[in-house]
Amino acid sequence: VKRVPLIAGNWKMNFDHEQAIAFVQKLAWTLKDANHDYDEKGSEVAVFPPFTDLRPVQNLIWSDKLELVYGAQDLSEHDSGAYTGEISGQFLSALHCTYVLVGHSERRTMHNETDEILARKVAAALRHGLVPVLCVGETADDLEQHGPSAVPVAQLRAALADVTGTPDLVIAYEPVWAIGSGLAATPEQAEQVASALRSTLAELLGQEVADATRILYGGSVKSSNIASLMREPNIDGALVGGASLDVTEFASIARFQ
Ligand code: G2H
Repeated sequence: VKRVPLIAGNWKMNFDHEQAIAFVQKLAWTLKDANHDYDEKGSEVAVFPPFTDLRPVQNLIWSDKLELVYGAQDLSEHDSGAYTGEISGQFLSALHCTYVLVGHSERRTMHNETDEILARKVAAALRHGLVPVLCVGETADDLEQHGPSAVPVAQLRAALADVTGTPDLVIAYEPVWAIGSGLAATPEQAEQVASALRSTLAELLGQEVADATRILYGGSVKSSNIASLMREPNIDGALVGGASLDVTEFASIARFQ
């Protein structure tokens, strides 16, 4: 089964709108200049800026016809109403976001996002035509107590509890112990969990959805470890945090080198 690889840069809370524009411009140049077969590889490169950067990033990508897509880092489970400070999937859809991150471990821990809330956020994303990039992953304690796949698989089941049909989804496996630590999972570790996640998708939504869904690895991805991760059959790309803030480094990751 052929899946288009996705290399996604999660900027987290970095770059104001001016820095965002400068970065995206430079990223597009770097990808074009340094790699003539960039297009032929057919991988998709996405940026996930803070909400306040989405409009200028959209304008730049559209006006300069850049081969980049973009998404938001979170969305509300609600569509509109008295929810001060929240951002609706409806607004993200109006900005033509392709993707939205759901359940990044920083939101699960710092913003107390439970599996139940995340199931409603996945539903909200799909309701507004956004592709949810559902993040799952275990802590070091979980790993010790339950082994490698149990917690990510349980998080996947919970988040997809109400999903039916053939949704367009992306799953990001991000072991919490690897995030921002400089210590990525080995390709074998990442593959083991990605393969368990794909089997779970097949069980929940059928083989066709399981085959079509891209499973990314995230957690200290760098240009030095991307190539070996991408060789694994069930890893279809990466969700990159720290290394996505450096143009040269992120462009190298996007080319798997
Ligand atoms: C995990 C990842 C991106 P980093 O949070 O989502 O961050 O690459 O810095 O570990």
